[in-house]
Amino acid sequence: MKNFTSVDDIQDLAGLVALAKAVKAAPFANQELGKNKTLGLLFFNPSLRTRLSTQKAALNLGMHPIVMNLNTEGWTLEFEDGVVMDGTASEHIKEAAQVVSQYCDIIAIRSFPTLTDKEKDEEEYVISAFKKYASVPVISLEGSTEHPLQAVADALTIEEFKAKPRPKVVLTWAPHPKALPHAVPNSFVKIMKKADVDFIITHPEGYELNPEFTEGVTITHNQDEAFKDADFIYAKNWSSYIDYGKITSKDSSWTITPEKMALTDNGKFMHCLPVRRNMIVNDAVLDSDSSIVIQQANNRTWAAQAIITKILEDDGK
Ligand code: AN0
Ligand code: CP
Repeated sequence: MKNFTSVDDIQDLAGLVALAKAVKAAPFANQELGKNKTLGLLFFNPSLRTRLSTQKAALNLGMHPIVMNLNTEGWTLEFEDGVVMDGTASEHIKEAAQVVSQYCDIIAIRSFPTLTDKEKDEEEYVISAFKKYASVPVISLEGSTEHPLQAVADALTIEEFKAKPRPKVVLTWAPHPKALPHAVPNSFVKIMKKADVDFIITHPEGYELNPEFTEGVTITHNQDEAFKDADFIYAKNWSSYIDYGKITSKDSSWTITPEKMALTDNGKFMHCLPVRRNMIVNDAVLDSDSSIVIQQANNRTWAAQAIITKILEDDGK
């Protein structure tokens, strides 16, 4: 594996999930692999899970992680080519990416979308620029259109908790007060398409995701119908894609309640976290045994460790 910036970079999902299970069972078995190597984590946005679990994964592999909050502590970067830099940006990504490549063996980046400039977001202009100018492998810690490390943790969690060979998995929209990105649902859709599951998406009208991601997936606007006999409920808010970055509904009838969970087949509740209680999901669900969000967050370490292992083993090939 050269870079990991999309679920599309996964050649063999079953093999990757098996590797994640193996590193979970023996976290320190491969400490020579990362010896004397450095993982650089660059954050343009906040994080709890991604920041800590990816560092932990690196440490488990004997690697040294170094972390920087680029948006608050670094120079403002310019991403356009050929511009006169007479504005706020002090440094061009061309130099920045080459310089960081000399300090790090892998560069990992978190960069959320603008949610105002669809074209720029879809180009993944930050992560793409790092890929273009860096001389080492690049990992996405959530870009503007995908969150692939989250998706690997999600696939591992479903694999661990499934009670039947082909479980029914539902991705449901839920309300939120702020406009959120599409990266988590997009990557979840992509990985569920590769997994051995019955997959269905439910959301209010107007919340269609980019059809390039959802092509071939059953979509319904009837949440209750979708929940029937489900084994996993994966809740997530996202802003409108059609009315790009806008909140067109905060309909509280889409909040996940115990009554809705009762429609499922003893279904498990999943969310990538951070989650807003009693907006996305009621306390009674999140605090119940059906919630596996904490175990899901634990799997972020093993997903990251599996990906870093693949990159180091292939030496970025
Ligand atoms: C982000 C999002 O929805 O993409 C990060 C989730 C991992 N969530 C928030 O900003 C609340
Ligand atoms: N799920 C996730 O990526 O969480 P953080 O934003 O806290 O990293």
